[in-house]
Amino acid sequence: VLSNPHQKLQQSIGDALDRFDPDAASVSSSIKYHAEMTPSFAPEKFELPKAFYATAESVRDMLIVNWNATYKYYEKINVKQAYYLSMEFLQGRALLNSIGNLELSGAYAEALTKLGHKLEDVAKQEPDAALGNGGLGRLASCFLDSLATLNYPAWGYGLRYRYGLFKQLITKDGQEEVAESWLEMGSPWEIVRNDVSYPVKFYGEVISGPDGKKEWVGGEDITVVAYDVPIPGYKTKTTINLRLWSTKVASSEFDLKAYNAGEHAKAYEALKKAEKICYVLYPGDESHEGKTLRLKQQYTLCSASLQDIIAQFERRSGEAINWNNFAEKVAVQMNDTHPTLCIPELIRILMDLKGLSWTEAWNITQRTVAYTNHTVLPEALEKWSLNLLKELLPRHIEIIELIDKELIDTIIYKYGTEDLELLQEKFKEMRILDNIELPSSILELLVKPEESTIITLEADGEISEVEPEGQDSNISDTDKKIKVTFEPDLQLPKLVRMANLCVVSGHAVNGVAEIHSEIVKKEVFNEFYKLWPEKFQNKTNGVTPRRWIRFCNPELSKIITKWIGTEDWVLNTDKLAELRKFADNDKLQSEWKEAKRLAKEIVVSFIKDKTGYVVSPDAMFDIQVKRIHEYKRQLLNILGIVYRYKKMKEMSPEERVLKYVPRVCIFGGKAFATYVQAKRIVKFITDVGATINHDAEIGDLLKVVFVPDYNVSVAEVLIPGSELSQHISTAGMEASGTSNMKFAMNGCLLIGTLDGANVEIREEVGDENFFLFGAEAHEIADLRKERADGKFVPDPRFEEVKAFVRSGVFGANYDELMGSLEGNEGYGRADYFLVGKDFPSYVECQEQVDEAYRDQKKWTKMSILNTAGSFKFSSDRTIHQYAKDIWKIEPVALQ
Ligand code: GL9
Repeated sequence: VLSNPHQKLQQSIGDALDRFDPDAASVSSSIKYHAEMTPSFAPEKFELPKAFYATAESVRDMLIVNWNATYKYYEKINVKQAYYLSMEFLQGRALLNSIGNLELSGAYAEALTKLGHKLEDVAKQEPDAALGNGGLGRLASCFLDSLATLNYPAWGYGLRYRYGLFKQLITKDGQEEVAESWLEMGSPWEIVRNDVSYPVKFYGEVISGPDGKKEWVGGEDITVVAYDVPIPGYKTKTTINLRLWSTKVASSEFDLKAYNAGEHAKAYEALKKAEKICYVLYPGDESHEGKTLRLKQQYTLCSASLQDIIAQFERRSGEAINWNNFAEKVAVQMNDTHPTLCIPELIRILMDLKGLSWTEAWNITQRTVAYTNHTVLPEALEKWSLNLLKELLPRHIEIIELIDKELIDTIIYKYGTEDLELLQEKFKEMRILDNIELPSSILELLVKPEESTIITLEADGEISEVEPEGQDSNISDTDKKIKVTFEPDLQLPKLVRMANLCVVSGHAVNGVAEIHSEIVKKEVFNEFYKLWPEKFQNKTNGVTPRRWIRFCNPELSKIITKWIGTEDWVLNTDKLAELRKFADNDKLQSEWKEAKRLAKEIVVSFIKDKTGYVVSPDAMFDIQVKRIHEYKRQLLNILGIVYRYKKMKEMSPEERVLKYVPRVCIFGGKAFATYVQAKRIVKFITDVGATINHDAEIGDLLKVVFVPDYNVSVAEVLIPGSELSQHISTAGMEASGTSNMKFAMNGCLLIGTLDGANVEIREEVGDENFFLFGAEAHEIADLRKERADGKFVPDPRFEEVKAFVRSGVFGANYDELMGSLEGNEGYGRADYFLVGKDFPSYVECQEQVDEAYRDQKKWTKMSILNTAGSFKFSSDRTIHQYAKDIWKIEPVALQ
């Protein structure tokens, strides 16, 4: 019985979708159809590249049907929708994920076999879509998978970079970067929407109309076009959208006159300028040059997405547009500060184009946007130059000034005007505009009639007072009237602090793991927390169990399903906890070990293929894969290995095998192209590998491999085959980490510090199933001080390992690297990341790892308990929490 129009609609959509439940035969004919109709390949052959494109296109047909149905339904019922704005999406490959989610893997494997190919070979043809740098971008992609799977109305918005993250080559000189052109052959997943296109303006000026209305005119105009990537959910028809913007100019901008006059470069100028915006993914992590381009990218994402969101809101509202209802229909999440400009952009559109007042626009914006902080590294908290912003976005800077003024009013309301010193402190810490004049209305407010001094608030937080000296002093009447002034520091730049803008404007601010969210409240944004404690939340990260176990580790998945008795754990990971009761079971243990063994063998051939090194699957596979960064301390890992190697060399062969279990130490990760120290670390690791791996005396007891070009699909190979993984950042520095979750899910034991999500993983899997070492977050400040004061007494083992490296066993003496750990002249902050401090506890912890590994029954139990305890770290859990606590959206099932 259909009781309302929504249900009727659902039914008809459902009927349409039911026609798409293809068997191998219809899959095969669809692939053949596309093979013939795909214009990018010659007709006579059906080789792997063509097989991939034809296969992907046949999958895409189904995705489009589901996408359309989902879209139509959301339009119809005018549902509240979340929009996830991110400069990065690290999607990786889509083929196996899509057919897995559509439950068509079997049909596709069979169809392709009949057509002469193996599904897995076809899948390997797909280039990774690497539109992100690391954890932050991959998180965004996991979130999309969960949103679709859980039937939440939500879209992702990003940029369609022509070149994603660079391809990393490892040569004898270390890392080399090569452009990664993932679009070279075209992407079969994207659908260009030539009719979804908006203008985006840069530069120009703001003019005020007679009614006080502002208009932003002149400048440079480009056009953005939408490319939609359908995101299928697992076992649901819901298919949401990742809308990526590409930039271009109107064809009228092509300067035909110049071209005909032979000035070809000039003719293309406007075109190139626009296209350039989407050329490359910003390398992230570190500060850089090319600031204007980066800012243009950020604004392009924000402006295009906001225009689109507003158009959608207007369309769905029909005749009766009620702007006060906007936040009831739209939730915008800013993935870090990169999309901060959507705040002034939303206000600009509401005020200048829709005619709302400042108060209305500010109110709506605050109720609409929320901000996730992903890092506490000060160098990653974005600050833009006021002058650059003023030049590029003159209207937005006016709006930012208004928001800064709102904040100042709030501060004054809270703390009063009595204690100027206190106010100064608050302004210095909290203002959005750093080192920039206070509005004169505020200065006037601070004047006390009884005082006759001129008080100057200096940008550095100091306050100075000058007594006016009678009638003939140079102090003018105006100065006497305005007795409080503000003095910017002319030596320092004027900056806009984007994180402060986010915290002030957003209705929610969240960190990405419990410990991180505490640091956000107690340290990074403490002053804001005191003002608005209710805004601050924690949303511990998660990873999608579809990609990160079900599809990348089919062998282990089968065993889990068998022992739990259902495959429901893929949707409801809480069920994984049921494995706990079988952790000691011999039968499960032997199946578990067998699955691990098979995954390790795949890693063995992968390593052989990528590096030429032959490693033994009997050894323990010990892995550290993540961006190369000093705070992640790959240097601690490799120095631990060097120490182990030195000890081995000092022992007799008998002693050696008694003390150590055979290990393959695997590294992977990219260093930002201009991050010199990170690149030195890469080179050092590969040099150590070259020496140890060729040492016949050591043989299979120790191998060190650097896997080149770490990315999502490499992770999908390595993680299932891992036995120990390293998450060893200096405590307090890794906001969360997400690979730690993936490893634990795949039955890998973790060695780590009490940092980021490690803390919560350890709680869930049990202390005895986690190898913990190192200083804790609350100790770090004192330890750094001790280091800086020259009071740190290094452990002799640390001195020994550095001396060994310096002796030249690995080719060079690595003076810069070793020096950075000692704080010698010229090496900056002395061992800022506390490698020396944690080295002894790390080495001892690794000895416990060896001991545990010798007892394979115990180890396998620990492995099972890691998978069992990983249930909390599904991005489904995270997304439910965002939906409920921040976005206030509800799932909408099509059927
Ligand atoms: C990061 C944090 O450093 C990680 O600890 C966290 O897990 C992820 C996702 O929340 O975000 N923040 C950040 O800037 N990056 C992260 O990985 N860096 C990159 O993505 C390169």
